[in-house]
Amino acid sequence: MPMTIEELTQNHPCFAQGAKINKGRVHLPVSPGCNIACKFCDRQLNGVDQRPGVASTIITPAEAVELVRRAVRLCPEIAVAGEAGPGDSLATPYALQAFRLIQQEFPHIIKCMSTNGLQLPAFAGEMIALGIDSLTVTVNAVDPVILAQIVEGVAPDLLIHNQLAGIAKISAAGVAVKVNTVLLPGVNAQHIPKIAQRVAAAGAQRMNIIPLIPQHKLSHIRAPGCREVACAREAAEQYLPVFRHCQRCRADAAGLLGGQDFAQELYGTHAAVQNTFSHG
Ligand code: CLF
Ligand code: SF4
Repeated sequence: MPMTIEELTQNHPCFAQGAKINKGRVHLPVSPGCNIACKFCDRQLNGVDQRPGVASTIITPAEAVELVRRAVRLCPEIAVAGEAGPGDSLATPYALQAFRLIQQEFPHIIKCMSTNGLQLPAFAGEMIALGIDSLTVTVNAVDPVILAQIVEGVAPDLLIHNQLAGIAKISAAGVAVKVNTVLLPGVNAQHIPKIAQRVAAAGAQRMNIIPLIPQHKLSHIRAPGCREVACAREAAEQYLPVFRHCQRCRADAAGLLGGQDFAQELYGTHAAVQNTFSHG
């Protein structure tokens, strides 16, 4: 049985209502490729940038299991194994393979996947069968005209259809779904309530609004200010609870949100940070 939302609220730092610094997550950068080409996405392999879409290296599913072994030894508070890039978790088979291995050895660790949702209807059954506990789907618009300004590698109406159908399928099986939305001023800022309404109706239980870090083909769009982010969160909150302590993690982040970080020990990444863009 997947964890209930109440259990996740206690044990999963990204589903908690307030900041949860006593539970940690280890990200497993097993997914090298993507299938939708978001215009703000600049995937990189390096040890410096502190943002989603970046990892110091890609690891194999077998290496991911070894990584979890080392992570729980270093940081016993690790409660979640997350798959969040640097590409999309369902564009290549490695994320599902890694979770199958982790489920065998660490059945009590929460298996959390992030995806853009394009392949969600196709893989939802497999994900439910292997025992996934929580899912994040990044939904940046539910209007194809708006989404066309954000992605260029997929038909917007197909992506929206698959995201909503996938969220409905996974939610119906009792798996908690969180939606991440990158807030782009002048593009989807006024559209946030509509996104919240549609994803909540599909079954999503949490929303996370992430300020854009302008880069790549959308480097001309400014980052939203604190007030804009707060307004967007309040608007979304009419429809579902909103998570407010996102750290815009790297794809190989490890440790406690806002607390001790073990990425350097596990992956050899540098402590120096360079804030650039957000994937979620
Ligand atoms: Fe990782 Fe994402 Fe799972 Fe959390 S992160 S896969 S849901 S375990 Fe969390 Fe990091 Fe924000 Fe992601 S703070 S970027 S929302
Ligand atoms: Fe793919 Fe995520 Fe980058 Fe979009 S932001 S192109 S879904 S890796």
